[in-house]
Amino acid sequence: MNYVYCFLFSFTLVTLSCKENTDQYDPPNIVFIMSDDHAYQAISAYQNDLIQTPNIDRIASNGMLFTNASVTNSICAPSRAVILTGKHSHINGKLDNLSPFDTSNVTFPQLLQDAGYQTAMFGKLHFGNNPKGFDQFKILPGQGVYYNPDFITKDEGRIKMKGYTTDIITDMSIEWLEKERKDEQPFLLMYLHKAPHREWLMAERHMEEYTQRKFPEPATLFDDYDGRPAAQRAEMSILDHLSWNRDSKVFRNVIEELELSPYGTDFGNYRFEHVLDSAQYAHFRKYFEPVNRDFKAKYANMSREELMSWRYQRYMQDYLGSVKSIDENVGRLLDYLESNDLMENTVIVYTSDQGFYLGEHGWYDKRFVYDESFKTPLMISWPGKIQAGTTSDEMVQNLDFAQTFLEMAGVKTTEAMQGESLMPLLTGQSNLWKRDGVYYHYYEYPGEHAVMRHYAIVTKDYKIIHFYHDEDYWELIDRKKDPHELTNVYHDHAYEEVRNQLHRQLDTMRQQYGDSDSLSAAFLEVYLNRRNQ
Ligand code: SGN
Ligand code: CA
Repeated sequence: MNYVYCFLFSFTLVTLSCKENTDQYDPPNIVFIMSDDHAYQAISAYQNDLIQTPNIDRIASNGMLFTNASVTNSICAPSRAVILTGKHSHINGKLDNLSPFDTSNVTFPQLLQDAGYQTAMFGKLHFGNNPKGFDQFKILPGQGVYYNPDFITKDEGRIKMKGYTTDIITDMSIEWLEKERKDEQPFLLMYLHKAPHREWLMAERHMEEYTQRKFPEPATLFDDYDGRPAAQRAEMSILDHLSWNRDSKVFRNVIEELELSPYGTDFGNYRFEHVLDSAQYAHFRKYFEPVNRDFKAKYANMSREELMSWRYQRYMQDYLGSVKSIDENVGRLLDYLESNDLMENTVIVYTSDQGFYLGEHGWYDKRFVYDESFKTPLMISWPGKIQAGTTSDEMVQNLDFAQTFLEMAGVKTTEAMQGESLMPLLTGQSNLWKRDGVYYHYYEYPGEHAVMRHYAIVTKDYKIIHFYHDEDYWELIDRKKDPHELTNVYHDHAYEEVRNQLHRQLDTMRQQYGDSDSLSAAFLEVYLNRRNQ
């Protein structure tokens, strides 16, 4: 336990008190819960007209809810690399989902392990290689699957499990707490769901209810993308780009009969009858047959708007049905911690690797710096240290996690880390928090969903965005006046001063973080060469 002493002298925080009459600091356990593509709109602590998530909300009501948490690069593996390293994508090297993570990066779990923490990871990592710094891990290969998943394990090679993946990842985590956790060490548990990632396949127990539910439509479901060429070009429309079979669960015979034009993976290798075992498949057919019957009966008379509304409801049913199991399973884990006296000195975090569009702008998926995918849910509890039921609207990022956990543990951070510890905010000393904007950079283009490369600075009032490949133009969004982000005011004279100020702020920030046009050009060249090989 090299670094785990009383670090009061290095803390800015008197609230992190040492035990009385000893100089031994008692580092907390850290339970890091992350789901994949979980939109804040689908957590009732943030918004309660789509779904109730009473268990996830327990973390918020026991601690602090962040209403302005965001990611630096809204895509899976890059976000995870930022979380683990505390460095922006252009520094840690994980720019997109396509290349493997560079394991020479130092991660916060490695530092915690070196400092005496017992560490474990269960679920989705998506790095193309195994995690370093873990005493135990069982991770899904790649994206993982919803039912009967394989896991890559530290000690047993590749194993095959039976059942619903969200339940299995929870079973594994609880079993580790029960059987492998050592009382004499603090622990880090990374409990990482695959759900609610595409293709949104809910647990059998939710099919009856969720195939029948109806949800309110977002205000921008029928966005025409006027004045926003990158949004116009993106291929993530619920109406046009979801696959009929795999995503919308329209049966293949119905697709053929109605002559629906397939998109993406519809006629690839994916077959529900192969993904599910025969009992699971029978259950799936039972509840999706009425959906298909109903669709077949009305398709011929549907307008494009009606079809969009139908596809939106189908998407929401599957997405929110998948979220329901996450909430139940988070509840199971919290119950375990409670009933085993593990709450007292345990930090619990709930977040997602990024946000997600639930019909806003007519979209599913993420990648853009527009709010629904740029923002991510974040709530943190730590009894006695973080006041219960509090909220912070400061602009925090996944970039800040590594330094936050290290400070909580009393472990030194590395020079290379680029975030800020959230401890001042968590302990009610927000006067010590000085940040007036955050940086964003997305790279995976040309690629799936056709979201152009862009970087941006986001302040509480504005976003200034540079789309630089393969079109080159700027967008300016007035966040207060235009919360749905529909109007580009970059060329509006009224915003000239704001625009100049934001450009200056962006330049300073890029310098501070070590990003530049020449770096972007070099990354693009490597990416295009790799694609052409
Ligand atoms: C898959 C999905 C995409 C999704 C990416 C990245 N397509 O490729 O819709 O954007 O994952 O998601 S699918 O047809 O294979 O489902 S991420 O969360 O891993 O970044
Ligand atoms: Ca993701």
